[in-house]
Amino acid sequence: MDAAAQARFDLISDNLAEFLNPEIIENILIRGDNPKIYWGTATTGRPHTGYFVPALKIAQLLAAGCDVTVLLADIHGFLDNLKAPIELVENRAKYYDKTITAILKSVGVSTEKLRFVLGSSYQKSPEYVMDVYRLASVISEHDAKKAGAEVVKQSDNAPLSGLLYPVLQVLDEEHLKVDCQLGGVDQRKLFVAATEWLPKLGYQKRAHIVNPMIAGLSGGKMSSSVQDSKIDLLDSPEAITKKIKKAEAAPRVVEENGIVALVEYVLLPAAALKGKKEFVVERREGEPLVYTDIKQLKEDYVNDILTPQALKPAVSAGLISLMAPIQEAYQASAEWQDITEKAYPPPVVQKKVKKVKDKGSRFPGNLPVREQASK
Ligand code: TYR
Repeated sequence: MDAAAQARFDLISDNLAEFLNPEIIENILIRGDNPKIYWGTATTGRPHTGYFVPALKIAQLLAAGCDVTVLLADIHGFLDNLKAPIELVENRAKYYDKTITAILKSVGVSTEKLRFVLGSSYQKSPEYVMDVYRLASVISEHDAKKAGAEVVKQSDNAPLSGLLYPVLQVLDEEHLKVDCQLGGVDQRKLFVAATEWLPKLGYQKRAHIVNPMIAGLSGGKMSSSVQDSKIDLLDSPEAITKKIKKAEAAPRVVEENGIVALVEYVLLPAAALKGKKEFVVERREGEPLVYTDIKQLKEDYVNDILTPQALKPAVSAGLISLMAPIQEAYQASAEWQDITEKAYPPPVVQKKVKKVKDKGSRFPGNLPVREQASK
């Protein structure tokens, strides 16, 4: 590889947890071509600050001259245990479109260079559906279950759609005509399955780039379904400050520390993209602490030179300024606000109805009334 190709490869591989089959990308770069890479997201719960990690990677991929596709996987949204109910999925996809565009812009990605694709726009074509049948006939139930184990919700008597989920995700690589897929470490089993399954249909195996995932604010993984574990991309500055203040961050411990992770995987890389890799922590006494790499910050944290009390306000301030353009875009768009209401309507509560003695009537007259929760 010449120096220019090497520089592109280094950008693609920067800050990854893992690179599967890098030779596929190396060969494309040696030929002087642009690798085609996609990142897919199932349109389920509301995107949170964890989405900065793929957003920052996408920024790097574009800087490395890759052709990048963002897949809004609407069908996957309901295949996974109806996480997106079918009647909401269209608005969820629109919500994701707005939010993902805004988060990418906030890290300086010019979204004109990206291709956005809606899963249902091609996953219902005869060719695609026939491939689903073909793949489903050569993959065992056991292997499909294993491939989705860390992504698809597991339960007793789970819906059949959960087994289709990995089949479709693997086929997406072929039908989106890409060389590589990007995803978090939770996708790893699916990625390995893709390299094994596609050749069974005579298709080529792809490369996979695996992002680290940031720890949640309450320990464990950052998850859309655990309120206190995450910061919503539309949380107000006050809410951000409150959540960071409340977050678990044991002094001297950097492992599984969601606050340190935000600096490592979001704030420092975002600063680097903007041209100055630097993170500043003001202190009540003494000079501010200035970090240009995470190693130094972790060392100070372990030695309690950098305390959680000093770190937290700096992280809040960093996130608030990074997320300000997202907030502004939201406030300025009546359309986006309307989509939000439709995509995530307030929960419907079952109103208690006095039990009327059943006189054997089959009329639905005494069924509980579904009522909109008062706001
Ligand atoms: N599995 C991804 C997630 O957990 C979503 C996805 C769906 C990615 C389809 C790629 C794909 O082709 O969000």
